[in-house]
Amino acid sequence: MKIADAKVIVCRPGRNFVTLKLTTDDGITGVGDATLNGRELAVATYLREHVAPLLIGRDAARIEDTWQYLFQGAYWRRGPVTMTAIAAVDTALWDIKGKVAGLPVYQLLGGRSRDDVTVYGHANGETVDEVLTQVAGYVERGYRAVRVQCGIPGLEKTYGVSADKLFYEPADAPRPTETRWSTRRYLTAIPPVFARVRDQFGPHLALLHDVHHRLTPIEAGRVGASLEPYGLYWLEDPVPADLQEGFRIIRQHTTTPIAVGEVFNSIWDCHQLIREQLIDYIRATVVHAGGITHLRRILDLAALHHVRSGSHGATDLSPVGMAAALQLDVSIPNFGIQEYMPHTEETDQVFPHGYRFADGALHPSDEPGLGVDIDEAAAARYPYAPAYLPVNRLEDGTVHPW
Ligand code: EZ4
Ligand code: CO
Repeated sequence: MKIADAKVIVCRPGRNFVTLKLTTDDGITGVGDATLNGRELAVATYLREHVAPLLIGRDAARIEDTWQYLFQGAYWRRGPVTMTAIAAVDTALWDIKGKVAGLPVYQLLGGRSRDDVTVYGHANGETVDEVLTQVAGYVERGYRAVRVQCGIPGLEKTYGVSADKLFYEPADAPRPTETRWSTRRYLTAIPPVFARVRDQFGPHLALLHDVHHRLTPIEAGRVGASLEPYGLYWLEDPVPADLQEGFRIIRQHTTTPIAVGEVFNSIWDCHQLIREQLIDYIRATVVHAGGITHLRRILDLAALHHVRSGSHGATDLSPVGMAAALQLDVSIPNFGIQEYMPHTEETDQVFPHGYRFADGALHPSDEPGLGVDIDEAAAARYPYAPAYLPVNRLEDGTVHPW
């Protein structure tokens, strides 16, 4: 069974997505998500020009060998563009293997370790009152875990706070939007938000919060300590993780659990964080961290060090990426939680999928393979348009230095 065709499909059903579709010589297809928010065409070109020609004629059954061939063979290792491209190939090959076996991919990964995949929703508002209303909405819809983001008085726009309450779309403009940040204002504003949320919703609702890489380790230690009374499920991306040993400082100052890794693209981005037990949840994804094959490797290392999964799952991960994530989520021993933000109706039409949300959890499809596809005719109706993530500046205008 050889790979006969490798097609890269770029579309924008509400937002941009890049999808790889592989077809074997006996007509079996597999799909992989290759979306890298704000840098989509770099991955599309990498796949079209440098990967697709190498795939034609290769044995579609050799997933590990193809992964090593693309990773080691390029000579230029790692990096978000390369690893997203490899991820798409890997994911599509797992889809094909599942279809050949007549089994959902999670069966090939060892079968279910749990019945469903607990997810968290996104409550956000400019004011605390607005946040409380949003949290109540998630609780009513059955969510057991909610991420809470609130506007900071004195700052015009806060990351993760949007007018659209169903989801937020940070890649919002053809040139990056510029925002301003004040750590001082943030440190003062955030503990009272969680005090009020806990007060209203009691001790059992899991609460999460994303700092979006805005702090230094010592500031993160202080935020973590100030939020300890509210028992957060996790504090996400308190600082950028390029300096992995910096997380030691956070650990010295707080018992608030730490999640990091939505921008990681390989095990080399997080091996120290994991081995030294400096984090509690790893947010790496199938789509950006080298596919099912490589993320499983990261998650196995994590399992040895008491680190659980908490994969990124914002709207820039397509339903193909989500379907792949759920295969690992449901099968690994050290699952923590999965981020989930519903896609637009147009996106769901372009990517018909079998997974569904109910009772605060996603339920993976039982169809063979990943249980997701791309409707190419529908995709063609939504052409690509550039959209960039915002650039963040300090109050004096300096681009935020970390
Ligand atoms: O910035 O998905 O936790 N989620 C996030 C997201 C990410 C975007 C990047 O593409 O931080 O908003
Ligand atoms: Co985040």
